[in-house]
Amino acid sequence: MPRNFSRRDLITGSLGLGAAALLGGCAVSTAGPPPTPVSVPPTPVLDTPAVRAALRPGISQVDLGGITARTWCYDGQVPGTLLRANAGEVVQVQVRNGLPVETSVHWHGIRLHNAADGVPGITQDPIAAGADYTYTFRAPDPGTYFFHPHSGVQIDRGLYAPLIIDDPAEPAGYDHEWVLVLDDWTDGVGKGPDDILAAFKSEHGTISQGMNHDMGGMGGMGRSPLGDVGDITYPYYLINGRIPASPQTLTARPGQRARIRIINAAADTLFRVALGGHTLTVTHTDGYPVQAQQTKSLYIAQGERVDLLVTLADGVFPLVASAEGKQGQGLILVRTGSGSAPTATVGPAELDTDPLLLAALMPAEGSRLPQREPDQVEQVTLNGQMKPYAWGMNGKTFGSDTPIRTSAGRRVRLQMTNMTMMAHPMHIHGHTWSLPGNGGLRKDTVLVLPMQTLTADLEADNPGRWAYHCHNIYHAEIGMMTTLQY
Ligand SMILES: [Cu+2]
Repeated sequence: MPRNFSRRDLITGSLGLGAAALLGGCAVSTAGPPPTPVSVPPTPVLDTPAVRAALRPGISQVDLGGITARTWCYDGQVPGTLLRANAGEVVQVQVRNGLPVETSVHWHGIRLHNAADGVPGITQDPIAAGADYTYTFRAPDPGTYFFHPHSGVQIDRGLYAPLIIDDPAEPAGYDHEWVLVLDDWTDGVGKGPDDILAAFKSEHGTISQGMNHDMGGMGGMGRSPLGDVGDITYPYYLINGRIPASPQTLTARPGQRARIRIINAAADTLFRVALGGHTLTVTHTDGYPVQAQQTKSLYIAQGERVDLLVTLADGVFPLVASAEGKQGQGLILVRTGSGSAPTATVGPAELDTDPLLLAALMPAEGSRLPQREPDQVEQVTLNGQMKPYAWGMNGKTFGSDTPIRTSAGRRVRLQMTNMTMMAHPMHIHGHTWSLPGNGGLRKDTVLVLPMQTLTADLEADNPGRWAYHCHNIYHAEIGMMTTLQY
């Protein structure tokens, strides 16, 4: 495997010769002379925008439910205003950056053209403090999405909002639609996200190359059957910007059906979700329809989305998002009748059932990629450990990584092997994977469990430079990111 030793390699010693080499190294694309760099393709000709919106990132004092926090958010609220369009429509969002620092907006999960993907250093220059920037893109696929900055650890403040793409042909089949955004919260009430990141960076960790069984650094955290799932203890966990002591209440009538769209916008927290007294029917994940699956509870990792259908019983019910492996939970109430509200620490029995992993779902008919053998297979290792804090892919941190190269029209198979004792929600931009292990389930964010090898295919039908990274924002910022380029 040809290598270019950068100055950074020599300093950190992260030569990437361990895990990746043992597994056969990076596949075909690294052979031969280095390919010419891929540039961001020009913006395609787009229809007149059907949806126009303004977005104002700025500093605000927000009420989290009796607790106020001075934070960074969109248009003075957490979450930001829901943005909605029909599938195929062109969306135009004018951003005026009111933050004291540069920012960007990434439209998470949308199969948009590369120049609108919102990743500074890869698809655009950052939006300077005080500057304006306009994103214009077509949103081709219906589903539940969200948007957030791709700048530093800004997502760990209040900078996120839901993005719903409707299919006008889809029969409604429900009486209520509720959008729930989950978050882990410290900004303005605890340590700031930049300080948390700085503390991690001060450990000057290098990536351990082999299997890493280090369980250090998890002091005070509970255990999860999934292994380590989070690094940081947060003061609060929120649903729709509210702490559990002052939850939002959703109202309906008994027997009505609710479509519940859940987005995990947290930086470092995987949630276990259940609705007391109810069975959930999972209908979609990451925007795409699945074979309806009933469950009492489910896991949702950072960057994942899930749509549920629930037929509501009579009474007052807690919908709980428990911070997996941590202490605390987010709460929202569903009220269809009389009764006193449950307390902030309510623990419905459904939480203790075996939660569904979204990557274990099966795709609905019609949602699969056409079946095809891969043209290219890439081995991707996930590396790192808690102590000292260091995370990477293929033995490298972002900046000294080797981008994955392909060419338009190819079917690319990524074989992700998690060499760490932590679960990582891996996210691909501009594409939605097909998971052959699950009949071709479509996902753009998939939780790769400790020591698991997970195979994810994609069709290279959207050229450009696409970020591919862990959606634990601290892992990504420390270096657990690379790109797919063609
Ligand atoms: Cu990670």
